[in-house]
Amino acid sequence: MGHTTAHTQASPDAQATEHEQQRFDAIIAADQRIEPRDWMPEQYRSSLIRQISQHAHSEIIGMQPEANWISRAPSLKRKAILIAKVQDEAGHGLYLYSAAQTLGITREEMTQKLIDGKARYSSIFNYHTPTWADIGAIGWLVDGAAICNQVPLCRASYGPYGRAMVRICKEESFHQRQGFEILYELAHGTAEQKQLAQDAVDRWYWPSLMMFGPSDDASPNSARSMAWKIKRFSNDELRQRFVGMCVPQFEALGLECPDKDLRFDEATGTWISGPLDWDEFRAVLDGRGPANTERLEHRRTAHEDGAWVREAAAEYARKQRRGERVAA
Ligand code: BYC
Repeated sequence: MGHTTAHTQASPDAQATEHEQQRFDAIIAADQRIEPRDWMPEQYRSSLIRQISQHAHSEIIGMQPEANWISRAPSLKRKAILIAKVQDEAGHGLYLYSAAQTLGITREEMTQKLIDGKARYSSIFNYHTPTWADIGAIGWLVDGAAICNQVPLCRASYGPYGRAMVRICKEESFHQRQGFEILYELAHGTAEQKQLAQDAVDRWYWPSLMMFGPSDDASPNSARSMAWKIKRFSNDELRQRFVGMCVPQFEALGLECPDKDLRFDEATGTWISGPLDWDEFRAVLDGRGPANTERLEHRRTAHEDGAWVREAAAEYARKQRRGERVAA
């Protein structure tokens, strides 16, 4: 009998894990937060590392299209604002890398994956910024889409991610306003300036809708991430919400929405988009977007050029530690 019991009862380790799993499930069900020292399922941990590191990479790569205009911004004021915005993006990358580090991955591992071309970052940053109006379009549409996607992430079940998002979203609101204001000025300037604004919006509108990810039926990670309360809404729900937000803003700007099939659905009270070009989305994700190669090249070069700074910082930290030991 005793022999049989030994075989049917769960081992102490398995029992402990089951207990931890129940505790984890209860925290998620109660809408409370998982913190770094809490037990968590391995897939929850790896999915968070995946999403947060991709998000961090997007912020860092996302500095490039706008940095392209810092030296050519049309006035001192515009230059100062743009520098502040690009610096904010670097800060967002740092908060997010730090949040990912609490899950047991190092910053070096994440960076190596990025520069080896093995990590994803947002598709949106693989497009060019040929005119000043593109900076307005990025602020208005790209940061606008980011806010729409990221406000619900402030309630993500993983504490360090949610808290980083609160700070990031505050800064994104300023970014979105500055973009809107650039476009507003252009759209209310000369006919040539208005055309510049319209062309930029035509370039960025569809890619900004693709930031929300594939449609729900082609989104392998959504269901699990929503069950874990990392994501609160589906990709299509957020995309549709964003389209609805853009409609009155297009009117205020006096610009045309490039979606000629956009229609208002009386039954649901929502705006419904025309079809997105998912072939273009897949091509960008596969590394064949207009600027994929140059974005990674630039990141790689910046990483190599910055090696001496990392070495100097590490040496300084080593000296500080030695100094502390001597003092003690
Ligand atoms: N681009 O199952 P799905 C910013 C990938 S930066 C590239 O729906 P999930 C700013 C996806 O990762 C803002 N890849 O995934 C910065 C997955 O690949 P893996 C960036 C995409 O995670 C500077 C696969 O496709 N925002 O605002 O449930 C200047 C299947 O997708 C994209 C964030 O990162 C894409 N657009 O949902 C200015 C937000 N879409 O990992 C502005 C945080 C999907 O299976 N992230 N993929 O190989 C998220 O909210 C979610 O990760 C996503 C995707 C909605 C993006």
